[in-house]
Amino acid sequence: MIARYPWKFGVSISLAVGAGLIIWAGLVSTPPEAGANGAIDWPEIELVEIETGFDYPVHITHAGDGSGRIFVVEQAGVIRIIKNGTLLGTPFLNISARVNFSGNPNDEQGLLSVAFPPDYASKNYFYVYYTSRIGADDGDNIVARFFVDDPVNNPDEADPNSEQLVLHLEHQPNSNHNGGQLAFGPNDGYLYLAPGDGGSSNDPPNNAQTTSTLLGKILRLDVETGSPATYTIPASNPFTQTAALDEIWALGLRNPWRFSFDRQTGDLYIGDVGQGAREEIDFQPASSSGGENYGWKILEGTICGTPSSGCTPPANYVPPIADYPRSSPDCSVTGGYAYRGQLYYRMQGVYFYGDFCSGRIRALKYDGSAWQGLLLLDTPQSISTFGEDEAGNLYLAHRAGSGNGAIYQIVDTGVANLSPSTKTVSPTGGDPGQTFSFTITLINSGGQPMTQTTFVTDTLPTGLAYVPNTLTAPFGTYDDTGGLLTWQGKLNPTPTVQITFQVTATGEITDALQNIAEIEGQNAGRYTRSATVFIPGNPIYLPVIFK
Ligand SMILES: [Ca+2]
Ligand SMILES: [Ca+2]
Repeated sequence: MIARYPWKFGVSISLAVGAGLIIWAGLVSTPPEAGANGAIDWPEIELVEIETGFDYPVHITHAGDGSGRIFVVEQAGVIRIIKNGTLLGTPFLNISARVNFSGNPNDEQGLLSVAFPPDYASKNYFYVYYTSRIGADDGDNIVARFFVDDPVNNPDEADPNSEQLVLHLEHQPNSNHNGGQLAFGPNDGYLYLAPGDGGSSNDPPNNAQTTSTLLGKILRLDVETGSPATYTIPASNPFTQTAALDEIWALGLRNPWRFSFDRQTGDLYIGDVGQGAREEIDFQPASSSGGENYGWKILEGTICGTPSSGCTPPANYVPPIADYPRSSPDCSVTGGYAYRGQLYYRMQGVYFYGDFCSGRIRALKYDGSAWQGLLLLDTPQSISTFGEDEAGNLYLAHRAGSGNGAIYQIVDTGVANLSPSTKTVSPTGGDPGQTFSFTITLINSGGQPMTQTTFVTDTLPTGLAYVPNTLTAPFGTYDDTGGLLTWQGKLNPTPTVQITFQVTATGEITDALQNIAEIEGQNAGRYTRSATVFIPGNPIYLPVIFK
């Protein structure tokens, strides 16, 4: 049959039909596509073009070496560098002579990702994942290590002849479902990769559920301890004591084209491309000890796969945290990242992901009791990947050839807004003489930076006396003389600031004492925030003054 889309990661050769809903208590938890968003203040995102001129960009990352460089992988076998805002003319790496990429827009093969090990700055080697074009290996998946020969004088060029083979995965005869993501776990330093199920349609060999093959899995390898030529098995891998292959970390995946770790928590998000019915996001908390089974091909997303109805979930099954129908214009999920950058308050902790065919960008966030989801933006881009720079800024790639590929940054365009700002006090009560600590937290929840000055004026009530020299703030200017406590500064680029000070209860007035701060920023609103302490009166030793 003719594919409905010219190109798709994990494109189905035939469409699955008759998938039946599974209903069993306590297992399926799918957030709504939109609506029912709890109290989450979602960002209002837009894309800002960063760089163009790429040929089939499929991966974006950084080296974690303090250089600020952004590395962009082009599918034909080239890694390019954006350095100080400029796309360098000479590639970082060009191994197109050994990479199988036809140039056909449908091709899922190629150089698919690069990963830099922890402490790359002192190592100067890195890892790539590609499909080989060499002889009998043609079509096989390769994980290899490459070196930068002269990191002092020429850190922007690696040696294409420095290859060390780490892992060779047989992947024939099918060209689709190569997976392709490499990433180091932020907490354990191990290399994770996710080979696809071996391709064709509906996983004919049942690879994803077969633990004697590495296909259709997430693998966890130790490629750094003791500088092994290839890799060793982490002792804590889940299947070292069973017949299952020791490399396996998790199973039941179809084409986990893009997965990522939350750099702050270590949680793992997996975008697993569906067959014909559901596109899904799987989640693994940082506390996981591995062994999860994500269901394919018994399940596709939250519904039955094979068999198409009445399926029984496998042992250790974990349903997706989100799935959506593979129906036009959606057709292929591109897993993304949980944002941990410093610029956009409302993007904090939000997991962004996309669909290659529709260009839609969706978001997920855990609200404390359930995953909430929202369709954030419909774009014309062919979203092949998301990626982070060192600062945690979030990008995506528009996959196109002939130099028309482009990198965009995701930004929150919401207007500056100080309304989430808070004021607290600790403790909330005490006798005369007690010292209290007040904290004013200024928060700009809008994406637009506050380049104008924000002003805070805090007026202490009678009965509370400022403790000299206790007013602190990480930036801005403040004044604690003249009876008022004032702060002024720009919430840009950091959208939050904490201002603290201490007071003591004089006993001059007892009862509830309210301390009010006025907060004002241009075009961001004017607010008062107060915190109250309670000072019980003491009729024996202190006079009570009634007003
Ligand atoms: Ca084993
Ligand atoms: Ca699944």
